[in-house]
Amino acid sequence: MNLTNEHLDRFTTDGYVVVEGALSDADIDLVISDYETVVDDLARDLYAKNRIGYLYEYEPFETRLARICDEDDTTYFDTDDALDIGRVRGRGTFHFMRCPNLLDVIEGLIGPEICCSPMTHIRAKLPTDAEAGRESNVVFWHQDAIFLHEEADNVFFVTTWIPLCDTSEENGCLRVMRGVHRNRTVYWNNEMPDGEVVSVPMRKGDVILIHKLTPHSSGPNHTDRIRWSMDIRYQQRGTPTGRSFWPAFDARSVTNVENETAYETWRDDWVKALHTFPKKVPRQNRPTQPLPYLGDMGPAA
Ligand SMILES: O=C(O)CCC(=O)C(=O)O
Ligand SMILES: [Fe+2]
Repeated sequence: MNLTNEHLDRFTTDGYVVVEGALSDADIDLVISDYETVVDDLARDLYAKNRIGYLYEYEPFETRLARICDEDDTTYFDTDDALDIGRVRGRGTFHFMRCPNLLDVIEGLIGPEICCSPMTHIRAKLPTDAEAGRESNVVFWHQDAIFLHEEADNVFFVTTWIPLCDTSEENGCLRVMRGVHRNRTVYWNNEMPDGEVVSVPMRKGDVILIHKLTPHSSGPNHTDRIRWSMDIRYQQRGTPTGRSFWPAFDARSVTNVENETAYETWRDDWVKALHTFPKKVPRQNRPTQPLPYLGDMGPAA
């Protein structure tokens, strides 16, 4: 789906826009089948180690990992690393991140030369159990601009946040602050100005595009199902990602299709990179106070 002028206007004015029904079930199934395998492997491993009493084979994707975690608390707290895109390196997940339905949307903001940043996650927001002190992927207010190394400070990128199931306030959908990107300020201390908070329930198939200066957050999951989602960041090919220690990949190039990264290259790059840098390399001299943003605003200029 291509972005309409209405979508672009919303993005420019509000700092985010929801593109409804942009993705097909077949697109999203590329990711889900990879992660069904990951969860199945995990279940078999934990079962073999007597850490769980059942494989939960007949549980659907939206509940299986939650039932496993109910039995094994350690797994509850270890899921983020186990699911990490660079660690799993699924072929379907790679093809999802470059699927035409998604890139056609991205092209409206980035142009036709598109790089996919290594700042990419899949999140299993597990059911919260406040009594047991278990809370998963509750995300406090922040702008994505603060997570990168200095070389990318002025680069425009867009965060795409994609639910793999329907989301609502009850299961911890995304919340955004409307229009705050127009302050052109990076709130390095995570102290946000007053702004209109909008809760954004979404359906599977929808995509939300978020400006790098738009504050967003999400609350606990009060259901017994997992709120599965992905967040993927895109920028113009050739611009620094601010995470040079981990591999980006070229997702679309109309000037020369041979520029596009092959799955095997991306996979092998991650193996090598994680060998050298198993953890994120922290930024040197990270600012601690709000600073004016002097970089590229993208279409929101
Ligand atoms: O998934 C969430 O709840 C928040 C994710 C987030 O901060 C992001 O996608 O940048
Ligand atoms: Fe974020």
